Amino acid sequence: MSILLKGGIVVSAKKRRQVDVRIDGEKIVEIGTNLKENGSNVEDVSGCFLLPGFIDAHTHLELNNGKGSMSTADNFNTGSKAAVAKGTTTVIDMATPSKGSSLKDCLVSWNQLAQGNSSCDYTYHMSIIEWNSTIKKEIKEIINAGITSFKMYMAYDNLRTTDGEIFEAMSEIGQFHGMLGIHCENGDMVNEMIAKFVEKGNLAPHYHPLTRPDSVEAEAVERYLMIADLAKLPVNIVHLSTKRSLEAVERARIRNQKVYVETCPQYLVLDDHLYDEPNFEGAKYVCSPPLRSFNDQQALWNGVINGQINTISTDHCSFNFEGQKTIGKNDFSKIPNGMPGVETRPELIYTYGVTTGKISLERMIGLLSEDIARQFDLFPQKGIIQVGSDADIVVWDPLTIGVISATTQLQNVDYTPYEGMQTKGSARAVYLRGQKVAENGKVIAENQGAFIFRKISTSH
Ligand code: DUC
Ligand code: ZN
Ligand code: ZN
Ligand code: ZN
Repeated sequence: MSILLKGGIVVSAKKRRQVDVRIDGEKIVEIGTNLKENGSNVEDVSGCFLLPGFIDAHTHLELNNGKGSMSTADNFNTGSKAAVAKGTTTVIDMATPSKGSSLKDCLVSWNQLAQGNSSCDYTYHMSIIEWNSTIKKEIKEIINAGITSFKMYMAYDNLRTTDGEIFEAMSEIGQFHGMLGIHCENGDMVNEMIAKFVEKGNLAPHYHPLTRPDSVEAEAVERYLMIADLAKLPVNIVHLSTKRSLEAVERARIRNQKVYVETCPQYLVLDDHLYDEPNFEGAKYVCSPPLRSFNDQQALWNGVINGQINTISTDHCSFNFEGQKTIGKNDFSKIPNGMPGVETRPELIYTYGVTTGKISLERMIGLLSEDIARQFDLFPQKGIIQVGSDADIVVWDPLTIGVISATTQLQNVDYTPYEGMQTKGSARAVYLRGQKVAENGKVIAENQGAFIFRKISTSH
């Protein structure tokens, strides 16, 4: 039976229109004014916006942090439920192999984690944590398996590769028009500074951001830009967090480099004074890059407003405060890095971006959905409400108010970095490929997510 969403305002990255939307099966089949019932189930969505399902292009739903037994508090099951309940219908998760394992094996294990266990649609960025002839050969196979984007690291000793290896990977990925995202921090500098603070007995969470200052990020961004210029590959900077990094990006754009920039809600609405919270609670905010100064936050908002920043995803990577973050009680460098956020991104950006007048709702759709879909070969299947696209639709009620709290969240973690923050607007209903899977913040149909096979588009 088809569904007719009647009376809403359909919003894209470019415009808004008061039109009705008919869904049949998994797809949007008709859009127009005053559509006739024609046997469809009518849903009155007047007073609401109809938004394309949000896409989170940066999650670590299941991550072993490489320091032994520590796994993320969320997994695909809990993380995807939290996502879809609040309007995120697709995640691009970071598939991260262990040392010595092939990319294909990693793909198999990520499929095992996600299949039948995800409440939103999913695909992955394939992480390349070491470089050799086997992995080089696998790039093409991974792209042929529907994974068109990759991730590499300049920091974290268990994940990072050398500049030469990054250059070689770029050349390989570039041949096939794949996309490579890089975690930009100078790993050697981070190690030096951690050693320096630890040696002096400076062991509180307060010192975490001091080991990863803005120059540590900006230097890596600059280096990535230069290497990519040599390799003639578009640049994709994940979780950019500082003014200085953004300035480096602007210089590259002036010399005609193609650069995509992602930032995250935590860098827009939180700042580094939180590391001084009493009772070790600063550990809740330990992530990399760290939270930044108010000045950086302003620069990022400007970048979001003027288009220097292309997308906002979360870097969701949740560890419990009790028993996980507290492992670093006597040494901040042992605190597992990461924060939850896959659940809260739409409400945060709507509240602190749209309702404050900083950005339009259309811009928010670009940042959270359409431009992500275009960048990562998901468009037009995802990222837009148009005939032929997947019926991933968020019925957004702009008038609700709420308060973010660990006591009510769906994320399977014992805190939220946004505790007590007020929100306006929320997803009244969420459709995933035509099926209503969430209502009023609760999942009503679990594990309906599917793997989305991506094909390289040469338009980016
Ligand atoms: N940063 C984090 O804080 N956690 C996961 C990975 C990353 O880059
Ligand atoms: Zn990262
Ligand atoms: Zn401090
Ligand atoms: Zn990440």
